[in-house]
Amino acid sequence: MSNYPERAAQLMRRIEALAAISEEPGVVTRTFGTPAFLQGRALVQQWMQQASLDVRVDSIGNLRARLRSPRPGAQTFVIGSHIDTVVNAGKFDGPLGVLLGLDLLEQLAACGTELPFHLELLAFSDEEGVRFHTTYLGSKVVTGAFEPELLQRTDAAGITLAEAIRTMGGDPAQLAADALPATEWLGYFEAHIEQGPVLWERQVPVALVTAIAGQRRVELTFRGMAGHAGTVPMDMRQDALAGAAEFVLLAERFAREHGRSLVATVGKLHLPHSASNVIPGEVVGSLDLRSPDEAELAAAYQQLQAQTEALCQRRGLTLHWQPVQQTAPVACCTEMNSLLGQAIAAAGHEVIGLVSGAGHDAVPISQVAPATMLFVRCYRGISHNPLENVEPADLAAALQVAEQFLALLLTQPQPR
Ligand code: HGY
Ligand code: MN
Ligand code: MN
Repeated sequence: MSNYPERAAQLMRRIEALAAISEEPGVVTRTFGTPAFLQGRALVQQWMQQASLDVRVDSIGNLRARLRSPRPGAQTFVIGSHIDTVVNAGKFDGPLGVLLGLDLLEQLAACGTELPFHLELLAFSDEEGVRFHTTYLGSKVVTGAFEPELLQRTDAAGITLAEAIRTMGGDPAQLAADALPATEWLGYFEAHIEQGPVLWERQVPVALVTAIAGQRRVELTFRGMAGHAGTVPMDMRQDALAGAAEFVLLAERFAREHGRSLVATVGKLHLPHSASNVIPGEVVGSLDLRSPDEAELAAAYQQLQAQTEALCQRRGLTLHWQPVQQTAPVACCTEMNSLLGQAIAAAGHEVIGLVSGAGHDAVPISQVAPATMLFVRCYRGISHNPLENVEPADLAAALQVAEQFLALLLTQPQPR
């Protein structure tokens, strides 16, 4: 019986040590390619090397650590999550899955287990998509789904993704070569905080994930007419911010009226030129629309776009509606979920299956490999917030279930 509480304590120490590395003192922010991101990655790389894993950084900045199988023609089973964060993030979203995976490989390396398949631990470099407003850059490269046109995407400072890759020491021309060929994938496992309230409410430490919601992300630009706050009569204004504000409430009301499967969020509103005595002439905003049901998501997207265009016309505004991200809902692998369910039950926990409203690197990976995810309870389901927290006992439960899952996987007959 392995000492899970002790291993959970080390896992927590590592999560805390990584969280202390940030672009901003006092908060947790490590976005793609920044010095803080590179410093945090270097710390994880050091732990991987201390565990005698075969470690490399690929062209998009993913950290990749391997335990090789001696078996000729062995496939690769990938365990991973992301090490980039949102802004003012919690400590666990991403790093928990990477560092829990590191613990599993450390145990296998230490006892010299002969593997029937290669094990690759992946710390993805950009799942959140904060800097270039598109997600899964790291996992898209590993799955061969990276779209070259993304290289021209620019960040807020006008730096292209290609330039950012080069600055990190990567080579955009190498991205395709860094894909793990689809034939080599045996499967994928990701442990991740639930980022929702169900496990907290149900008082259960872990759950398996049945599906991951689809996403549509849009950048909207509302343009009106800047003007003098004191002289333009109210009925003669083309106020871009008032229009954007009406859009925010429209999106909220629209999603509320569609029950609990559809969610809509306006997370960003930016006034390029703002002053208290100027009628806003331009506002740039974001829309994040999600549903586990593709038909509902597509219909909501079209209806919201039409209603937003109508409100802009009524207000004398122009609207630029720029889609920036679209991912369909994905189902996790039922066979691997069955193994994971056995591991959860063997650890003495109720087996719960949840749909993830949050996106994960398992989304692109599910296009090339059977993917399974283990959700871990987090404090009141809070995430993307410094209040994000996981109890050590739940880390221990997750380690035990994940190790049991891997043990079951190791006993499965290997494809010839
Ligand atoms: O936005 C998400 O769903 C995830 O945090 N990338
Ligand atoms: Mn996140
Ligand atoms: Mn995440």
